[in-house]
Amino acid sequence: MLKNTIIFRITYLEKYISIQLSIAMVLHMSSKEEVLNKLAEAVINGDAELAKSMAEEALKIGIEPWIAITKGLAAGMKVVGDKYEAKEYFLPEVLMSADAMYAGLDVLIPHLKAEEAGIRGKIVLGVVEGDIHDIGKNIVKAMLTAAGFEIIDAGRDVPVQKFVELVEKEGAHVLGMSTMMTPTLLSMKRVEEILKQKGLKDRVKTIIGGGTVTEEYKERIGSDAYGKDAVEAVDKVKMLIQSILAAAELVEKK
Ligand code: B12
Repeated sequence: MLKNTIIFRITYLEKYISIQLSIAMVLHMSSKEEVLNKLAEAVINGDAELAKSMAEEALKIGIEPWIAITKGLAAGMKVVGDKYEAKEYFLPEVLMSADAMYAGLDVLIPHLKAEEAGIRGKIVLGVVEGDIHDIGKNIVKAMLTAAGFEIIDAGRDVPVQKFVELVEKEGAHVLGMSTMMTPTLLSMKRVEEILKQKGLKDRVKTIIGGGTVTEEYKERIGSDAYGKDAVEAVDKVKMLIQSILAAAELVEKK
């Protein structure tokens, strides 16, 4: 009888603990979810103070910085983009949102963990001639830096020739170009043409990205890769560097 009571109590206690644990996990999850939503909200409302404090909160409760950037800040910026296109937002609101985005990034970027092992490589990265949109490029830069790559930041509105010069001078393995505008897609095409003319395509791989860029456009202008977001940018750059290493190995074996 006593044995049965003890077994019953232990089973009951186990169930109680497991329910409490589940509740704690759900609460924790929802608070993480809440912070990500607040980060997005801060960007949407152009609230730099909130973006900064929520970025700090994200770190405090253990959200990975890259998750806070992509699922919080960048998700908010996507909404801002939609509102701008729907003519609900105009340039002043967009600029305030950009400020909020940077306030959050300033807190999170230093905490992106640099990958210990892995392949290294030098990347020239910039926004093409005629375009000043650099928020996306800066997110890509942060994620590539955290992945262990050396980034030569060419900045924004980078003249076609300047990209080519930097690739040659720095001996870059990869050239990354970004654009958010349709007319400036042509600048990417021109860079590709000059790289080909100068016989540099054997030495450097190219990756393109940004709002107006597509996989189809990459094919059309002969770039080596396209990345739809910063996470994909890292994966694709790793693949490009691996292909360079594999090609070098083949040459050595010959
Ligand atoms: C913010 C913004 C601005 C800000 C830019 C601030 C800054 N420092 O960047 C300000 C207010 C200055 C601005 C100005 C202008 N803008 Co504006 N702007 C936007 C807006 C609302 C959001 C862009 C953004 O930052 N998105 C958030 C980031 C995180 O996303 P992202 O850039 O796409 O980056 C991600 C991916 O694309 C990818 N990625 C990006 N780069 C790269 C590179 C590589 C190599 C890889 C692999 C991946 C990758 O990873 C990133 C992170 O995940 C868009 C609307 C929209 N729907 O996007 C219009 C938009 C881009 N702007 C537009 C225009 C027209 C202008 C102006 C000409 C307006 C004007 N009349 O003056 C000027 C530009 C002047 C110039 N010469 O450049 C148009 C472009 C239209 C077109 N298709 O040509 C858009 C689409 C709005 C619209 N529908 O009309 N703008």
